[in-house]
Amino acid sequence: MDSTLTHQTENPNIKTEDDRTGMSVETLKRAFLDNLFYLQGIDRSQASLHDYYLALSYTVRDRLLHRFLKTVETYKKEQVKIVSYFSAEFLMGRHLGNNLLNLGLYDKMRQVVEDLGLDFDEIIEQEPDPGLGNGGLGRLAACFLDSLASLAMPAIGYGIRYEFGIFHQMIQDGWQVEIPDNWLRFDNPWELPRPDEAVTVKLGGHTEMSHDEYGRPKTVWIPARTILAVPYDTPVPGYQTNTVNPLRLWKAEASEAFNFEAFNAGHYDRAVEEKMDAETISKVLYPNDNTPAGRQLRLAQQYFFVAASLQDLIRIHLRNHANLDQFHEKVAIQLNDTHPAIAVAELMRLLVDNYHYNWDKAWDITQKTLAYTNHTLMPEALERWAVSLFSSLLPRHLEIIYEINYRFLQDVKTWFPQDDQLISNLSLIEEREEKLIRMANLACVGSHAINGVAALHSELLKKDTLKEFAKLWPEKFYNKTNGVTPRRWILLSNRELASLITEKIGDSWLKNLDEMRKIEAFIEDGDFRDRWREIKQQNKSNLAAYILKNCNIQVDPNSLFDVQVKRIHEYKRQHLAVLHIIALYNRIKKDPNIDILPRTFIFGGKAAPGYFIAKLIIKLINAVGEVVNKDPDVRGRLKVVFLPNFNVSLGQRIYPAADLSEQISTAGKEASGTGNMKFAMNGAMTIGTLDGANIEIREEAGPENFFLFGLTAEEVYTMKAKGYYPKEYYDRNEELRGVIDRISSGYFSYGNQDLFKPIIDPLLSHDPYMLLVDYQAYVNSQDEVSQAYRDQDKWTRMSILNAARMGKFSSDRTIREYCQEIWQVNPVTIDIKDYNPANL
Ligand code: B1H
Repeated sequence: MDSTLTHQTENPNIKTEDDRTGMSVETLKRAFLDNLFYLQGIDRSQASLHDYYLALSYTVRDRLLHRFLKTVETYKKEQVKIVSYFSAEFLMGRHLGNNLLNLGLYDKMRQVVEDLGLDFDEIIEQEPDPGLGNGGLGRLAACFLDSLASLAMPAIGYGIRYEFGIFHQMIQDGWQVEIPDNWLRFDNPWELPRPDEAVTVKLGGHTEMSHDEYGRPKTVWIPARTILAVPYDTPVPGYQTNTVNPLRLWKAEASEAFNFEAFNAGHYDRAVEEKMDAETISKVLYPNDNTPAGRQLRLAQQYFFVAASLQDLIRIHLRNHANLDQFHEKVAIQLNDTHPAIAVAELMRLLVDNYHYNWDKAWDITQKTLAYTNHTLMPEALERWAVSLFSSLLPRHLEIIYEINYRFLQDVKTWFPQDDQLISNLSLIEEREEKLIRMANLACVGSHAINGVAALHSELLKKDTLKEFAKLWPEKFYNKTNGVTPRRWILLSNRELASLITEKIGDSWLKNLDEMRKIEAFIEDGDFRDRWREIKQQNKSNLAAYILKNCNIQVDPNSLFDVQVKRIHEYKRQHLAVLHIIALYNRIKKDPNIDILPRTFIFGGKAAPGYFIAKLIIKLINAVGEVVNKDPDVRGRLKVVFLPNFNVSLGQRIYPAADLSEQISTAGKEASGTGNMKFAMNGAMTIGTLDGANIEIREEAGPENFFLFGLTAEEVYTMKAKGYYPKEYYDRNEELRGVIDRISSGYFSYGNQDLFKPIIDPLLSHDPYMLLVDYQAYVNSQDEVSQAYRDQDKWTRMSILNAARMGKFSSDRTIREYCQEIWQVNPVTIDIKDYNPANL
């Protein structure tokens, strides 16, 4: 053999150990190019941006892995109590930039990439936005994971590895069009498959009475099929800590045994069919924000990930413990809404049927382990499953739920004899022609803690939606006002603003957002205010460029950027904002020389594909934009933009560029909102109702730094009780009439007077979201906004104060409260000093 060849294969430039963990620019560069060559199998002359993205991601992942394995190892060794966050949605956003920040590598890596003559931002953009969630609820779960790791809390997120996330939204002829989100088509460098830790999940079939080895009666579940659940772990690093917690998402696969049986019997086609059936379970995220899907597959998804996660937790526990007596002392499970509420019945089934606990002991462990977060007050949004559906998919769980219900209602009857109404409201079963299982009630009885997500919401839960439970167990109820991570939502999205803040007050605000208050001390510093304003201006110019490129609309970065981005829903009242736009337009049409503040109205958000009115609202926004944007009388003073496909990445561009944040839901309908927090942190002013977390944002910012309007939740309630006649508002208010008539006339729909009827008719007849009542107050408040914006210096001061006072809305604060009051978990230090991957 040619000795020069063997010699040539040894590359003296590769130092394996250091190349995987080293943090210097020199090493990072070497590792990046090495990964490009050896993992992508390509060299620089051929590499695409996507190849660079993957090589860069693997370079970052290498630096996460020893921290990740050491974190998991430490939890195991020290046998600490761990939080398990059960959520059907995790809306993580792109990983690369965030992971670089959290590892402290962001600036170095930018240098590495730029030294090589590449565009760093372009590489970051290559990553598909992992859209495994609908909106606020899924994004909250992601912010919580960031805070848990940043606070060094032992935690694991459990959910579903959907093959298709939330659909990609396109706008065609003003209408929403949905495109499947095939986000896993190319390699996903952020997940580690763990096929050896797969578990099986049973479905369907029936139950039979049998006897255990001592002759005692017991129930056995004979399932119709079993599915394999394969875990994929995504490491979630904390900001400037060594903690890297797992996000464990389950993929559904056909279990070998079934495949094999069919195959051997000569039914190759059936084997393939079964495989497809199994894989369907984790195929696609249901795109229904705030509305339950009510489909068999959705229930199967919920049970699938709950059953797999509980098995996983029990397996981990039994590695160090002889039994499950102390399970609740080592595991705290948080149910993110009712989507994982089947955990109540499943944990009981495991304890009673598989681990032979008596009912009372099993119930004690279950209640002490579980806690439930409610995210919505709207009765139609509460999940209820038909008993018939349950019995065909989860026959054993149905029996267990009946047993829980029987025992629970027995207790209630002794505490409150003869209160039949109370009993029927508390029951886990809604007695109708078609009996329904109330998942919120199941979650309440099975949990030791129940919380809402903002102060008002938690109060209304006790007064209204869950009042019977609050009467029984007032001590179980908590409020945990939502928060968002300042790392992604300020540091990563608004680099310049973050630098300015750090220059003035140091960087500890990133770990303790209350310290942002310190920038108030600079408010009299004219130079500081100028820089603050210039940064906002630059962010607006960047967004304007994006709008031009993606919507082909020229907008003026000096105009007021008035932004409403969130899911499209009638209760969020995007159409109320449209009424205001048309009012301004009508003022211009009446007097083209009117002095009006130039504004750019920016909308973004997805409508559930089956939600017709929401889709029509998108069409209305685009139709109004089409007319207003090109009307010569308007002279560019008003522009209306609908940005397609609002997602986490687009949010990162939008929040820093907003002047005005629209938070205009009907009071009592938005449980919290979290976009409201992201806007304010980035120095936008809020125009909003007294709803959800708006109330607390206003409290913190000061009422003089918040544009308030509209009925209170209480007033909405009494007005509805009294009898509300929206038509009277239309008749009495000339400007409002002009607005509505403009739409009805077909002015925005090429003469078609029917197109927007499904929006307008309900407004005039019953107006369930009270747009017409709040209309005038909203327009007046908007006029105040325009006045205030004309005084740029005053506006800048208000902007600074808003950002400075948002400390409360860091998800670090929220998570600390959950840890102390609900989960009883403590931080754990991860020491990687002597960690050598080769020794483990
Ligand atoms: C929220 C949901 C939700 N509340 C059902 N409820 C879903 C319900 O697919 N489904 O079946 C999906 C989502 N999402 C939101 O949670 C609230 O509307 C916001 O006000 C709140 O800020 C957010 C986080 O707590």
